[in-house]
Amino acid sequence: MKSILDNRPALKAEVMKIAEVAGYLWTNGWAERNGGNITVNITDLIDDEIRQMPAISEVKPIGITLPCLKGKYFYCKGTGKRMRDLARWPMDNGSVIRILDDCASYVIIADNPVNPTSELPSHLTVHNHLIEKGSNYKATVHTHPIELVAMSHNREMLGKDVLTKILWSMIPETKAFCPLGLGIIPYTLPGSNELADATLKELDDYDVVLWEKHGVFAQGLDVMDAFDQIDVLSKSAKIYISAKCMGFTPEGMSDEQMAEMSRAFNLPK
Ligand code: 2HA
Ligand code: ZN
Repeated sequence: MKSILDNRPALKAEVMKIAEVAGYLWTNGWAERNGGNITVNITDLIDDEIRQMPAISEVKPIGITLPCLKGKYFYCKGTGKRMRDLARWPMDNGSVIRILDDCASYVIIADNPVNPTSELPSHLTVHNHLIEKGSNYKATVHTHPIELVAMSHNREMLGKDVLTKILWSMIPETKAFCPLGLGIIPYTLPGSNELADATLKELDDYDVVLWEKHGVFAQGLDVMDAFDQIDVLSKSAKIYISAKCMGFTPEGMSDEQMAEMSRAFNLPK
């Protein structure tokens, strides 16, 4: 079967990266059933021939107007699709969409008319904001990392930057590779506008935010960058929990050791 990825090595490599990350989400146990979402702005990889490609769906309303997304292209996971299936067949479990000139609707253009995730409006709202800010971030990822979600069931850990400090102090790399830390969003109904608004606001200060008792939402240069940041935070969470399972609270790096890291790596906080 013909695919939009045929003879387009750069676009194919980007979609294969999405498939690779989808596999990691599944094997990590972070993506049960159809859990999680990935949306990637692929506009830079779109050629004139793709711009001429006809729609393979009717025009669909986004539900909001997003002025910075006019004529942009996204790869989106399909609604109800499984990450473990997307890992093997990305173009059967996701699709490429074009945002129309009204900035409020889209069409699917390839490969199959797979309807995008129900979380599309919130993911696109983040992408719209990133473009508005002049950011070169292209990817958003939502997933359900076990240890981080478990920690979000502890009221004390939900204070501003409480978890950031614990996680950073478990292993020096965490602060180096997730230098903005972990934002916190109090429990809000999945898929609600309140959750989308709170996420958008918190992503001005953090690249990864924790949705209380649900999961994380991350943004990054590409899908691998977004995944890596979740992965290093999750690694620290595992170390914390391992120490707790051995019967002690881990000491953590000292404030001075953390400050030394920030100086050595030129980190913002
Ligand atoms: O799309 O995880 O929270 C599946 C989800 C929504
Ligand atoms: Zn979720």
